[in-house]
Amino acid sequence: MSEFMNRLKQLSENYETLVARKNAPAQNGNGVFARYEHPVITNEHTPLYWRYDLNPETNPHLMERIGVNAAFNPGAIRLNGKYLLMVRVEGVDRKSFFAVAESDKPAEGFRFWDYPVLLPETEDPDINVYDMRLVQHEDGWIYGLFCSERKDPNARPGDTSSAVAQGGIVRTKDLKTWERLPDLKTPSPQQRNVVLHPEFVDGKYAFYTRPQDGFIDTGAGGGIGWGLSDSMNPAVLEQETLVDEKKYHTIKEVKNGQGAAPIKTDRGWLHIAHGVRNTAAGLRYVIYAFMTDLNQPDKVIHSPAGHLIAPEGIERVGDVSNVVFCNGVIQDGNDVHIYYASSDTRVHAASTTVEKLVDYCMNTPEDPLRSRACVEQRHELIRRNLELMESPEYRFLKNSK
Ligand code: M1P
Repeated sequence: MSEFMNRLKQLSENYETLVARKNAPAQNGNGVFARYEHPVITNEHTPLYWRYDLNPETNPHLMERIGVNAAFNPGAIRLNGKYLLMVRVEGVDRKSFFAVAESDKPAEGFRFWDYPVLLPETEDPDINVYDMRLVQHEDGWIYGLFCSERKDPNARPGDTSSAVAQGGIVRTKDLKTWERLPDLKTPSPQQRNVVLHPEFVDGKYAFYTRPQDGFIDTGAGGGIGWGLSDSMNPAVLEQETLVDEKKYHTIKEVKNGQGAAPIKTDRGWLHIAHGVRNTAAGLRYVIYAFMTDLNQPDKVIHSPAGHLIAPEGIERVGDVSNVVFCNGVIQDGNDVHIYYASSDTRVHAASTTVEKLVDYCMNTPEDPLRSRACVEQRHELIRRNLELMESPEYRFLKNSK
């Protein structure tokens, strides 16, 4: 066998081993959710035929021709019994695009469809697209809400970084044929993390937004916003109100954003979101949860303090370190699969149930916003536990004192 074919065989075996790798939920979690042991998708899960020219005549050294740098921030949906992730794939050229990865199981065996999505453009073509939220709306369409980024037309000469982010919208029935709709119009200069509520509210389409003044800095904006539109074509929010605001000295001090579409439960809408704070090492992104009223999805009713998921182990390192970010959640009966990416590099899964998340949201104390008040909260827990530990059934815990 030629050297070319030997190398191709080896690459292909490595690829198959990676894709076929079993992935079990790790033990000894915190009881709220279980992280799966391995990432569910990495850049190496993208097919070899996306990256290599497989023709020995045009690529005798079997070199990667169009590399993939990262695979992260996936939207997620369960369709026709399959788990489908709309992955943000980033080429080595820094441009992101969308590609569907499919599996019969929630956290292993994901294979990309043959071709990435050729996303239709508007008259003002997107320079970069990312972070699609897939929302099965009650109007019968599956909507894809994503960030569309273009160079800032008002950037001063020589400024080749400033960009403008807006809420791009596409719709489909099968994730294969896409119709592009006009970008969301809002009173805010920029938008990211736009998510569609899955049901009509007062007969209108309802949006979670993230108003922001600048591309990175949310300025006076920030917080998860909310607005209603008569139509999706075009979608226009005349007014934006705040659902969950950013707050001083919390995990969402700098900014926050809605993750996937909320899950409907009999106790309210369950939301997964991300919060960002600043540190000496740069921004730190964590995932948090909250619940809103069933009849008023923009009214927060339970807001557990702190993060649900924070970066851990290898999750802490990547192109943008110290980040976990979620824009895809699948509800599977009572099971909930949270797909999150770490450090803008790879995709992980964590599993829990609707019941556990509702319990977590309703029974985790809210952030009292002061150290002294936090200690009082903890004292109360300790006092109740120490009382319990006096009883005979708890005697085995004495050793842990
Ligand atoms: O780099 C971390 C994240 O930064 C952005 O999130 P936000 O809009 O809240 O700042 C997004 O670009 C996201 O894709 C990225 O993971």
